[in-house]
Amino acid sequence: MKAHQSAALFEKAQALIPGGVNSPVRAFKGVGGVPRFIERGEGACVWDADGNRYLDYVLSWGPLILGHAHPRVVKALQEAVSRGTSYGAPTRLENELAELVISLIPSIEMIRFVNSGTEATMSALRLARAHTGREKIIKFAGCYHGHADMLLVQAGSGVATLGLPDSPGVPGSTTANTLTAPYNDLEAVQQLFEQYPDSVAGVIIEPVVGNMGFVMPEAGYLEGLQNLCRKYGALFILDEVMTGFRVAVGGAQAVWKLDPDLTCLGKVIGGGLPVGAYAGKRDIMAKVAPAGTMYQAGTLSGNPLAMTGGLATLKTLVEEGLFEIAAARTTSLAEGLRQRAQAAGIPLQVGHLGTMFGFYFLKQDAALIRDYASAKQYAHVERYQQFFHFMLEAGVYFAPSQFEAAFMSAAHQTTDVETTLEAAEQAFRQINL
Ligand code: KE4
Repeated sequence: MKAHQSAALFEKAQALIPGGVNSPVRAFKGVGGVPRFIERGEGACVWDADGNRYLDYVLSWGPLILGHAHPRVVKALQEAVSRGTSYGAPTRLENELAELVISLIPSIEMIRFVNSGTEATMSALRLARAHTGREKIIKFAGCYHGHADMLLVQAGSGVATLGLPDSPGVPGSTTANTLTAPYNDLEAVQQLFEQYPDSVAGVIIEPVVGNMGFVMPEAGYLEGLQNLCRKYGALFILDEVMTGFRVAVGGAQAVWKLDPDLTCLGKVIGGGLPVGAYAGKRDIMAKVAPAGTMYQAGTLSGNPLAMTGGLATLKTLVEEGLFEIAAARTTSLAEGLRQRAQAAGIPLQVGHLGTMFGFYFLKQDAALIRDYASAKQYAHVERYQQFFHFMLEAGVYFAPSQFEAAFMSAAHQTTDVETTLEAAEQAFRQINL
């Protein structure tokens, strides 16, 4: 495929914008080559500046569960934008989206909308500290919760992709209260609580990890974490920015029947417009200004376009029963990849839940990847890179990093899954690294 236009645009972008991108993982450093500059999306596909069409399994990193430019979403946004773009005042739309999210996630009694997942998690942790009067937080190696200073400790996603040490510019003073433990290791969390029995304000986790690649929680792990939080008086905070409305309509907490104190959301609830949210129990949320004294604010928080994008997306998803269709397509694709890799003798670890999936190319004699250390030790990154480019040439766009997840939309048809699997079968045969 030609990539001349993308190459020229990337050349120009690098003189204007650090790394030529507005978010690091987009720069293809995890896979090499020229990042494709996308001109438009429709349904399951995107088209780049050279006119190449790709089946899209990035879907803006999760938000586009209906696919690109769904007619109901486009129409709702066209109507909304004709009434103006932002008022800096409350609107009925915020009430409507709040009611809809609360109706779909039983643990949530109140919600505050912000503009990104980063804002959601940093605000949730400030709230946990305000509510408990404690200062320490526990996060997990390889989990990514956005780029707030206190969370850029052993983070996943782009930090993992670029192999960055914890980011420069983050003073030790801001991470001194951030404790980390390996994912899927309950004993390690027990030990942290025994070491700091009265100091932990909250434990924040990706219930299914999408930022070190795709890693599932082991049996009993999430329930065990919730119990430890209850025992030691720390808030149990689920970062469902990625898993919300993705692994199940009610999020991972619906799958494992969890009752978190706070939940962070993003991505799908904006339908491609900038939205995040932190939400949870009424007595905790009531501490947020102006009801309470914990301060958090935002010029464009709850803006009418983002609310409209989220409402149209979630309503369409639920009313048209599209989640189940996309989940079935996800299973077909993920299991098809597993079978074809096995047939080609390529060690591949595949995981999927709902409309989210992922796969690791494994080094020889690799053990199961179940946390960040094993992901870094056993993932065969060079094979992922080779596979990525074979598939890109075949018109299939996966995440430009082994340490990310993949996403399905309701717009992907069975024929698209078959096309993807045929391309993957060819790619598996050509892998020689
Ligand atoms: P944003 O600030 O990027 O909206 O959300 C941060 C965030 C928080 N929590 C989880 C579980 C997340 O996955 C994210 C962001 N996800 C990445 C994809 N791995 C966004 C892609 C990017 O950084 O460009």
